[in-house]
Amino acid sequence: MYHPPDYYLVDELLSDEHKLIRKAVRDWVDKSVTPIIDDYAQRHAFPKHLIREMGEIGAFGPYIPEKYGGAGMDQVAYGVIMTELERGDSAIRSAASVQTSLVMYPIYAFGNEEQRMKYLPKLASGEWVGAFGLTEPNHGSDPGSMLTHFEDKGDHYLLNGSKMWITNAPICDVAVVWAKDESGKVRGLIVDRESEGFTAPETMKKWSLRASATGELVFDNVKVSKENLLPNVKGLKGPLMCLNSARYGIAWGVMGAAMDCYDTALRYSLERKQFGKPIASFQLQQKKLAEMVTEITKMQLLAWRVGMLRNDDRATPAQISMAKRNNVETALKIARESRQILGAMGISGDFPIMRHMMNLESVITYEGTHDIHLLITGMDVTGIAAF
Ligand code: TGC
Ligand code: FAD
Repeated sequence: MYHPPDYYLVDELLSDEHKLIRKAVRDWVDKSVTPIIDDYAQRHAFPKHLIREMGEIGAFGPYIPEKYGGAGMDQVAYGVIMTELERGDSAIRSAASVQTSLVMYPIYAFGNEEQRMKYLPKLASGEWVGAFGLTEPNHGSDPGSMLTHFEDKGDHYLLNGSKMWITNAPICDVAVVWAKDESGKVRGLIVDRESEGFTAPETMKKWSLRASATGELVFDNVKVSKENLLPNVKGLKGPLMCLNSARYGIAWGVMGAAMDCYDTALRYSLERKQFGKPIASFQLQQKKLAEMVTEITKMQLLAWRVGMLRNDDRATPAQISMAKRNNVETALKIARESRQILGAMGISGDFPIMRHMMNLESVITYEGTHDIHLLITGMDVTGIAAF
């Protein structure tokens, strides 16, 4: 039975509503994700049947207003949901991050009322799956140099280019795609899956996020209706504002993976005996566990504080970068230490640790690499961009 640590009684900082949604998502993960996820990860397959269930439990667009199918909850509620989903698997949290922060958020924040009403309720319910295309084969950390572009053809736009490493691409019904217009300005387009010339081949052979559907978005003279341009944002700040929301969610999400690893390792260390004693009685193992619970406590406080700042619309992108960077690195270290506590059992799919560890190798790279987030903090404190 999963028993996440709460060493500093951080639960007391949560409202009854936060605890209710947490319980609902935790119960769902226990019932629908934990029993099947290792099998899907081993087979390199995404459990697509979970999408509608995720819509039902409110995992998509929790902070989007109810009028558009969201739940109108606050940023801490979004964070709590991400923690519970990532305890199940980073692939499940990724699907929810993309749908909420990278597809619903830009349509809500930069779209017009017709676009909001057309897309948001179907994305909230899970009837439609969304993808977010920013990264290109030759432009990852530097999306401002993207080549994907569109031309104005009078009654429609013509989109050409390609995006790579896109979560949900192979299963998406719709993609929010960032591309340059004829003046070189980055704009957002909503591209329907059915559009002629649009393909989304799956990327296989991943050793990480094996239960997530990752792929390319390829646009070969795709006609995009003029109604599908997001009217209310121009420039790279559009996609970067979406990333603020997703990076924030990741800062909370990875705590779920870290807590699952810690909880598994603690229980195992109390049960596993060597030299006639539980391995938990050895100082070397206690050091690992004590340091893990200390780091988890720091992660919780960082995530909670940045959540409160976001509730007041005061969190800066650099504060979000710090939380994403710190919490992902910490979760990865905790996964590695936990794996060692389990010895050989640590590499087995009978336990979740190795899966979390491998997943976190993607999480430390996507949504801005570990290095890029360090450079964002460096720029914030010195005023000098070192990109
Ligand atoms: P720069 O010149 O600094 O900025 C361009 C414009 O954007 C503004 N800006 C931001 N606005 C809002 N939020 C932010 N975080 C912002 N950062 C910058 C900036 O003020 C400027 O505005 P304006 O009005 O002056 O035009 O841009 P740069 O080209 O120098 O790049 C800056 C850098 C390196 C920090 C940025 O490009 C970056 O963050 N690169 C990392 C790329 C990245 O994170 N990609 C993620 C792709 S999506 C993904 O990974 C999804 S995984 C999903 C999952 O499965 O969970
Ligand atoms: P690069 O930018 O080529 O970086 C390679 C190395 O160079 C890194 O270590 C980096 O830190 C370092 N580096 C780069 N620039 C600098 C610099 N100026 N100074 C110092 N070091 C530097 N993208 C999307 O748009 N949508 C998605 O849904 C999405 N999902 C993803 C899912 C998965 C599983 C993965 C792995 C990636 C996903 N991505 C997605 C892409 C992800 O955002 C990029 O991989 C990431 O931004 C890094 O880009 P890159 O891989 O091209 O690495």
